Amino acid sequence: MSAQVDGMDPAAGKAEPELTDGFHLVIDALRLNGIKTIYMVPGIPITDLGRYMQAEGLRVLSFRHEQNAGYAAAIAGYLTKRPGVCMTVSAPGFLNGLTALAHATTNCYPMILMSGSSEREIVDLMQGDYEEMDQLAIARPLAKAAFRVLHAEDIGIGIARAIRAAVSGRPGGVYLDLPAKLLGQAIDAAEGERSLVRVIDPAPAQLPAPEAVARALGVLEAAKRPLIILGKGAAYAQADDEIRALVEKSGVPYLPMSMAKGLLPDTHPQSAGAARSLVLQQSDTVMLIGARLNWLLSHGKGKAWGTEPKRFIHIDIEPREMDSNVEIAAPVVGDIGSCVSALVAAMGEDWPAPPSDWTREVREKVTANVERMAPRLQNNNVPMDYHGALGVLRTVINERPDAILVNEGANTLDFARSIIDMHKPRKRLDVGTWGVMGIGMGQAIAAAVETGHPVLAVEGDSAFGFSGMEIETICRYKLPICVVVFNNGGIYRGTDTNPSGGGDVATTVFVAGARYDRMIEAFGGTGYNATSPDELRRAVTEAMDSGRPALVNAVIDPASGTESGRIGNLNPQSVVRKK
Ligand code: OXT
Ligand code: ADP
Ligand code: MG
Repeated sequence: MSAQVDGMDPAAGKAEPELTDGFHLVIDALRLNGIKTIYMVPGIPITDLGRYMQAEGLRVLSFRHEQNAGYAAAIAGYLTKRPGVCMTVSAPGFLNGLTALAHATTNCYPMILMSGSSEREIVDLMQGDYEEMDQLAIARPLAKAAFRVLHAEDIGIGIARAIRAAVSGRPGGVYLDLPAKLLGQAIDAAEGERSLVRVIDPAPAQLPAPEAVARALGVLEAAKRPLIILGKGAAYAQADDEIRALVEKSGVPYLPMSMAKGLLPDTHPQSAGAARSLVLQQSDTVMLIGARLNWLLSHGKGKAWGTEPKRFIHIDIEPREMDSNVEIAAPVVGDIGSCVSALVAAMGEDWPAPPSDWTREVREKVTANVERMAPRLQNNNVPMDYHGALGVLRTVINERPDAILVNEGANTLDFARSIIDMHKPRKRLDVGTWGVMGIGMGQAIAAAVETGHPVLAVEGDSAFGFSGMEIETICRYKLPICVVVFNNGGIYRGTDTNPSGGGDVATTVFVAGARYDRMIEAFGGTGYNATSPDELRRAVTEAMDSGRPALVNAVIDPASGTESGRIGNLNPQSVVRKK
């Protein structure tokens, strides 16, 4: 769109050229490339950019803190395979968004952090500009790519580069620096239009080499105790039918990483989710699909992986991921859709089933673990424990398989992961590779906005605190989000005491008896206080069915958690003093 309608200059008596400017070129470039939603916090120098975006029909969601807008953009990228865009002001707003940019890069989510910045001439001479900061230099090590645009005629190419960098190959976070002066720069409208770039095929298919496919199948066929591990890269790829075909045709037990839960339903007969330790230890061959052998998989070695040597088949778009932790016997480099299709095609019609003593052993372990857990989920204890409360939420999700579950905390995260079954792909969004607290409200907002489905956000009380102010945002946009705060009065537990025996409360302890439900009432949402599983069931059912913003304060026994949930082993131990 042009910024100025042409008019007559009475003095010169001739028509002025139609002009456009940086503001409108940014908007036109985003729209040309199908970007429809912006997650942001307004302020100098991007306040008007937000207004013009709204005027031009983009959906512009204004947050209370850039970090939450950034987490929203990052997960929007994960859910849609298009870059989620977060827009911030200069220095402090940019820095607030940076954690989310790094998180996107770490988790392989396509995202663009687009920040206004101060004037280059002054910043580079360090003359103390308003919010002076060399943002490009700071963003670069945390992003997959980082660009700055200085001239209006380069906006089209700058945005095209940012989009392609975010989604092609291994997706990641991209930084785009937009100095204030750029936005006001005027150029001829026709020239501006010509400068825009439509990104054709932004994430091109990357086909695996036929010999890599043959090698992988050779390794799989020779396995006595094979295992498939599905990671969130497999969920991101949106190759759901192909992955299901591979799993079912191979007959191999599979283990979903947390955000891959639901890629095949957790109730699938080949799911080994409830026999995790057994399959990691006892398998002899492991096919990784869109999952890295990082800390979440104990780096592919050590006690968790048993004593027998393993052979790994690894499917990933990033060649450098191969051999990152252990030797990969069969690397298959390419996009997951292409790789998995090629494997399925090459398996032919008569692929042999894995040895039945192995699949039976896995199945028996799954059944035993599920049966052992079942009665605990039925308990109606007051105060609630994690099993009683999560047993209720498990039913809520079973009855609403399209709902999206957002989940963070320590115990609240770890128990929910194993208790709440997921039935469809990309329905479970959580803390990701870094185990970061604070993703909750941003992810919930983006999930509701991008998918239109209801969202259940299951939050530890500490976790919720990192983004809790965004419940105002949820109410403002009237989003179908039900937040359940698992209120055990602290980080991990609410029962710790100050080791000095006096003074302040312990570092992990919060105000006892806090009423988080009252917070949402301040903004017109519905608050519930639930002290028993029955009350929790009634509250969450009503909230989910209403489609309106709600927050349930779920009162959990302060003593029922454990330090760091299931990863307490990662806490270093002092040699000087035992707790
Ligand atoms: O096979 P075995 O026998 O081993 O059993 C396994 C499964 O087979 C079985 N299972 C089942 N059984 C029956 N039925 C079913 N359906 C079933 N499914 C599974 O159950 C067990 C366990 O299965 P799982 O979970 O798959 O296996 P496991 O061994 O746990 O898996 C290992 C991991 C590593 C893959 C897994 O544990 C994992 O994914 N962990 C992620 C952990 C994580 O990321 N945690 C978050 C970070 S913790 C900490 O750092 C926190 N902080 C610090 C902080 C952070 N993080 N960020 C920032 C910005 N600042 C500070 C803070 C502040 S947590 C935290 C707040 C905590 O307090 P809250 O109040 O929020 O929360 P509460 O703790 O609730 O109070
Ligand atoms: P999880 O935490 O679930 O184990 P990770 O984030 O560790 O998953 O791994 C995701 C992997 O998926 C990354 O190595 C990334 O390169 C890969 N990946 C992401 N998208 C694709 C894709 N479309 N095709 C192939 N690999 C992909
Ligand atoms: Mg807690």
